[in-house]
Amino acid sequence: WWSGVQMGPPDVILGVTEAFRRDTNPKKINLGVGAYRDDDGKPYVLPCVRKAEEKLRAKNLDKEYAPIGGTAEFCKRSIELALGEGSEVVQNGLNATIQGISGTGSLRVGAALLSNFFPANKVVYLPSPSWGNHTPIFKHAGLDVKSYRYYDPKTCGLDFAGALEDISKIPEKSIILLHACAHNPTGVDPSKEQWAELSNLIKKKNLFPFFDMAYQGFATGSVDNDAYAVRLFVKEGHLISLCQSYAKNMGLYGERAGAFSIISDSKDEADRVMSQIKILIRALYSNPPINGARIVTEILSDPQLRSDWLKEVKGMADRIISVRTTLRDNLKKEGSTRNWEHITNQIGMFCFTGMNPQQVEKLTKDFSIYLTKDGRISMAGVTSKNVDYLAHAVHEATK
Ligand code: PLP
Ligand code: TYF
Repeated sequence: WWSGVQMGPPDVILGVTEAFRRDTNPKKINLGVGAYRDDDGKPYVLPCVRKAEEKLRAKNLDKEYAPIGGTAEFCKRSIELALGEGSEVVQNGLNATIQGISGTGSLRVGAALLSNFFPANKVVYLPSPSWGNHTPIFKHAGLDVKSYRYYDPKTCGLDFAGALEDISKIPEKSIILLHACAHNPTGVDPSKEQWAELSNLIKKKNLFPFFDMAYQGFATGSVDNDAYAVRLFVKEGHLISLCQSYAKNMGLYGERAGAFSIISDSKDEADRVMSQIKILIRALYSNPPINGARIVTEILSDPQLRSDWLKEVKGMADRIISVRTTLRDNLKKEGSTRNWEHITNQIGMFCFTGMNPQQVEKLTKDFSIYLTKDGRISMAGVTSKNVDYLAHAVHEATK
């Protein structure tokens, strides 16, 4: 049956890890995939997650199916985390929120909703560049994908004028994808003033804002700060949709806990949309996994665990911020005369270094440092122990 099937390419990000595993150099560093590591380069399970697991174990819960859209408490806690405690949207029942299978599954449910029910242009405009999985997710659901300018290679920063120009040319009633914070892969976010301008333009053009928030808390260390753009758009009256992931901010990668929401201007409409989302989920995977969602609910609903979590997520963000400074300082010490300011200007899990594919290749071949061809490094893989070696290698590859 399958003789006509051709070999497909490996995932460009996860493929980097495969190559890293094959390397026997003891100095090797994996800066490919965006997964947090502690200062010893080890995966990190948050202490609040361990405590939540102990509490759950003591409850001896059953393994029955979750509701199609996940539990009501998980959904309420999630949308409140995004919009803020006491959000009027939530109080008035204007959101339709479901538990998705982490961020990716939430995006895919959102894409299915758009593909089946979005009443106008079924075209999603992504920032250029965007997370590599966005295009396949939307295409898989049957949507068209186009882009708007976002990153400026000359400054390693935001091409704000280019973004405004491109967005002003998007046909009315199209879908625009926005990274809520800690843009992947560039680490470049708009300022608060720029978000306000984007909100005005997107409203004027009657575009549908589709937010992907995979890093709430991870960018600045504050979950409220990182939700700034989402809350601004809601305050300005946009009826947004939102994907959330707990992979990064709670370190629950393999647990697959996340959420998808739409916000409506009437409870009746939100309820009708919810009923259709559930029908789509039935056909996609029936109902979501329970374990990660239980851990999230436990952490968000227990005041002590929640306060522990906020400190722990800030701890991760602060370690990344501090290692950015060290990397930049060390490049200077190595004698690099290039401008590396963007290492500390960019935020979140990633740094878009500006290295070209030849430089990346040199880094991998000569120094066993693994990263994607676009020059993105996962700052989470940089530690106080490997940062000297990394700075030396980057200088050697770019001088
Ligand atoms: N969206 C963005 C921008 C991401 O970087 C990621 C990856 O972490 C995701 C969504 C979804 O990841 P996950 O499915 O692991 O929650
Ligand atoms: O960009 C990253 O590294 C993370 C993790 O297919 C990831 O978002 C990467 C690739 C992928 C799934 C998750």
